[in-house]
Parts: sequence; structure tokens; C-alpha cells
Amino acid sequence: MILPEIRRKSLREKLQKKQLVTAMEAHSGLSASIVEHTKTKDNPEGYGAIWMSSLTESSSKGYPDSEYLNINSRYDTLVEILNNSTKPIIYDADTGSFEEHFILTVKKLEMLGVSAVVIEDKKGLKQNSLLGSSPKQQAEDINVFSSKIKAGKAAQKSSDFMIVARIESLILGAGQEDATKRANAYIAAGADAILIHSKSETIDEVEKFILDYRKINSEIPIVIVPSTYDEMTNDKAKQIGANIVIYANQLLRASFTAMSKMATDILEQGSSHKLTDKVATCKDIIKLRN
Ligand code: SPV
Ligand code: MG
Repeated sequence: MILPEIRRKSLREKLQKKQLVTAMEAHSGLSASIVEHTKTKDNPEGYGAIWMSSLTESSSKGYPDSEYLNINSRYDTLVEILNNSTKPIIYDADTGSFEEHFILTVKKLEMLGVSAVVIEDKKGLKQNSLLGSSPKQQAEDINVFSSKIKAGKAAQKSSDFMIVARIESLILGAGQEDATKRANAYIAAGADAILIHSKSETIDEVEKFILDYRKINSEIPIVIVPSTYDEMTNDKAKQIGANIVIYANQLLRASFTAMSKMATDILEQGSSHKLTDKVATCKDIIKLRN
């Protein structure tokens, strides 16, 4: 158990210590509990934060990642995650919706003890950024998005809560210059960090953006999501000047593979007898909750 005001400020505290924060996704109480308890000999603190992904939450409920989930259902999942972890939470708020709605989201998240909200600069029907270019995804107007950031910053009560502006320029093929222009505008509007997103299979475009941007601004925290460019290591991310690395979907993907295989194997074998040693015991799962 951790009080909201202690949890909320814990992300800023880690960033102030110049630690690289690694955030693992969670989409349920169980996945949050797994993140909470994952530690290794070399990394006794485990993950530095939890990413509440819209993709994995929507997928685990059987919906597309199109900003369809009901806000109260998202808050129910958030409470499951809060109940099962003490780590700072970075909440994926998709586009943030209308400015008026974003203000309400900021207030609610801050009250619950979330540390940061990420909004992405797209408009229209939201599509997952890792999809191809069809259906077409559109960039939000810089001024409209900047105004949303300003309104969110004005709505928060503490200085702990962070608004992260997610830049989709590289995803949409608008290029490095557009990304830089947007980063400058969003930081001027009050963004506490920027997330530069990419669906490239190599680290090159993200590396170039960060190395160039660090010449303009050495302080602003930069967040990356190396889902497609998975050769990005934590060490490399730190070396090029990133501050937060989000592992945005790997737990859901791992469970999808494991569940699909188990379903097929039982169907093929007509029993689970030879498969029992391939799965956790019910006790393992019950222990996690105690
Ligand atoms: C998510 O995890 O929901 C994200 C990251 O927004 S991505 O799926 O790459 O768009
Ligand atoms: Mg998302």
C-alpha cells in the first residue's frame, strides 16, 4: 500500500536522480502484480514504473485500440493496478480527447496518485501507432494540442504530476523537423516531458532525434517506446539521452503466445495431463496476491 501523494511524486524523484526509468506495461491487477514483484540479482529494485497502455488494456478486453474504452472502465483497471503495485504509474490517455475532457482526466489521475499522463498529437478516430498508414492517421494542429497541454497544466493541483506530450511526427512520416518544431511548442506550452514515438525497425530515427534535440534542450525528460526497434537496450537509451524507456506491450504479447499454445495443446492432446509442468500452479498465482 502506498498513499497517492507519495506515489505521485515518485516518478519525478527518480528522474531528478538522473536514473533511467524503465516502465513495464500493465493492463490488469494480475499483470501489475507481476511487474511489482519482478526483480533480478542485478536489478533488485525491478521496474521503475508501470505503463498503463491503451493498446494492451483494449486488447485484453477484446476491443480495438481506438479510444473506445469507457473512461470508467479505464479507471476501474487503474484502481486494479494501483491496488497491486507501489510503483509510479504513467497513464496512456490516447489523444486526451477534447480539452474539456482532458482537464477532468488530469484532475482524476492526479487525485488517484498517478504520476504522469501521456497524450499523443493525433486527431480524428484514434488508431494504434504501430498499425500501417491505412486507415490514415492525422496529426493534430500544433496550436490545438499546445492549448490542451496548457489547460491540463492549469488544472493540476500539485507540482508533482507530469504531462507528457507524445510526438507522432515520425509515425506519420512528417519527419525530424516537424518533430523538433512540435517538441519546442509543447514544452513552451508546459509539457513536463516529451515522448518521441517511432515504428521503425531500427533505432536510427529515434537516436537522431534525441541526439539532435539534446543540443537544443539538455534537461527535458525524453521518453521512448522501443516496441519495433527492439535492439534498443536500456544502456543505449541512457547513453543517447533518453530518460524513460517504456516496454509497452510485451506482457500481453507473452500471455497471448502462452495462452494460444496451451489452448491448442489441450485440444490436440485431449487432456492437460502432460502440460501441467508448463504452467504456473494455482498456488503460485494465489501467493502473488498475498
Ligand atoms: C500503448 O501501449 O497503448 C501505446 C504505445 O500507446 S503504441 O502501442 O506503440 O502506440
Ligand atoms: Mg496507447
